[in-house]
Amino acid sequence: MTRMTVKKIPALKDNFMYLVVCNETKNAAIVDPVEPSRVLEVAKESGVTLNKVLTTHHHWDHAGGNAELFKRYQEDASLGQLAIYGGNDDRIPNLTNPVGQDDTLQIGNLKVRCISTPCHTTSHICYYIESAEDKVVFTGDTLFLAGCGRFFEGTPQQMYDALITKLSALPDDTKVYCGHEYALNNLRFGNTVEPNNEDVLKLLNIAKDADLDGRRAMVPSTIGQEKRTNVFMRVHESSVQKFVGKSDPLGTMQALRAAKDKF
Ligand code: GBP
Ligand code: ZN
Repeated sequence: MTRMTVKKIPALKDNFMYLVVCNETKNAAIVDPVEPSRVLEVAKESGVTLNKVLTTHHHWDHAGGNAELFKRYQEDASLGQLAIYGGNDDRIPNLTNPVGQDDTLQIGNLKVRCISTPCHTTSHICYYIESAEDKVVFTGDTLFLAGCGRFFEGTPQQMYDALITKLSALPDDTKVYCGHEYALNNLRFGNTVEPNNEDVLKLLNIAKDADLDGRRAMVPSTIGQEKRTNVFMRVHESSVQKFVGKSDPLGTMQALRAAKDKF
């Protein structure tokens, strides 16, 4: 029996919620439960005790279900207690457990480590979990498959710290579960930046063929795959620097984001 199961639950137009289950204890957490009714349905089907919410950031399409889910737990004692984790930010509804860099928490026997990644929003948190068989990271709107979040509340230096210093340092076989399905558009951009990157081209072709429900087919990625194919993780590469006409990684990060904003 594996110790951890991650269930990907599509929500809204292109968001993902994720149910993380400790198989040994049947305790579970939900990442960004924007559709509370769907979350409760999936938790029930899965036969798990859902007692934690992991919020990546305050935007409504991630944290917008917190209040309703919290209310459901208050109205129905049989559901037990619900703890809501997230960065220290009063824009996150019903936050009970504010967390920061390297804080840890448990989902049953699974140990979760918080990684602070301010830039898309000031209090954005990614959650890293290592079990006996599996390593996974929930990256919200910081790291997407082949892309990154817009710099709404931060600087190129902060996204550099998030993507290069922190997330690139995770083991290459870490599975990446991001907040939105943007694979096709991001890979098209990546292919424009690095037309000679064969790994990008291969993934782009897979994304193009992943029709219908394929919109949901590309996640999870891995940290290793992102290092090979995500131009925002590749700002040290001369091919990427050349595209934006820069010779330093930070200037490249800034110019790449500006180019993607217009793409
Ligand atoms: C697309 O690719 O589908 N429509 C486009 C992009 C994250 S969601 C939509 C978009 O801008 N998405 C945001 C982003 O960072 N994209 C990266 C990129 O385009 O490269 N959001 O919903 C967005 O964060 C939001 C919610 C934003 C509340 C601001 C507030 Br306030
Ligand atoms: Zn967002």
